[in-house]
Amino acid sequence: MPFQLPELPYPVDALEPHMSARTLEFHHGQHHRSYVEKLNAAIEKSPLEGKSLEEVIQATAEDKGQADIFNNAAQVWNHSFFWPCMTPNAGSTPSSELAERLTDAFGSFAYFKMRFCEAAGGQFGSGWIWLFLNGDDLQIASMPDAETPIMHGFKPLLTCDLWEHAFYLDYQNRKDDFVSTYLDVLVDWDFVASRLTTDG
Ligand code: MN3
Repeated sequence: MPFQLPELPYPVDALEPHMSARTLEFHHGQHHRSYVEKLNAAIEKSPLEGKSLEEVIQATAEDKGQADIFNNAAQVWNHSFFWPCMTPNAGSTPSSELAERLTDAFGSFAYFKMRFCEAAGGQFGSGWIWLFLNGDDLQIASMPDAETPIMHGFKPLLTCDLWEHAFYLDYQNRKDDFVSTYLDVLVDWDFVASRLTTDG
């Protein structure tokens, strides 16, 4: 069974005006779809066919000869994780447990947001900004291109896509505005909190 493009967990216009339907039509319907199709084409009739997405990522992460497969597989994973990080229900806030964990790790929720925005702003070129668990430690890091925390054994809690295709139609070159708006009104903090207790 080839990999499938997952449905968006909300209507394509549900995140307006912070993320437009036009952005999601291109980002989900074109970019994400293209990663899925290229991955399926690349692994067809190869030893990787039939493996899980995570297995394909692990098998190709350190192999420059398979960079094309890795890039498409990791981009499929990252985008599939990115969509449920957002909710149309603006004004979601962290659960008390998540808020406590963020305060322990970063000083306060406000400091966490500041550090996340700083790290996103420091990512030169395409990539992703992540909040993840490294063991029991909550950490923030930006990663270039398709790099994903799961290849390092880290557990993602939250991400934001920093490739220009994620924000250029709505924010042009104002990446900082995109990331701060993302944190303030788009993030589904219930999803982030649920990651503290889910496996995988
Ligand atoms: Mn993208």
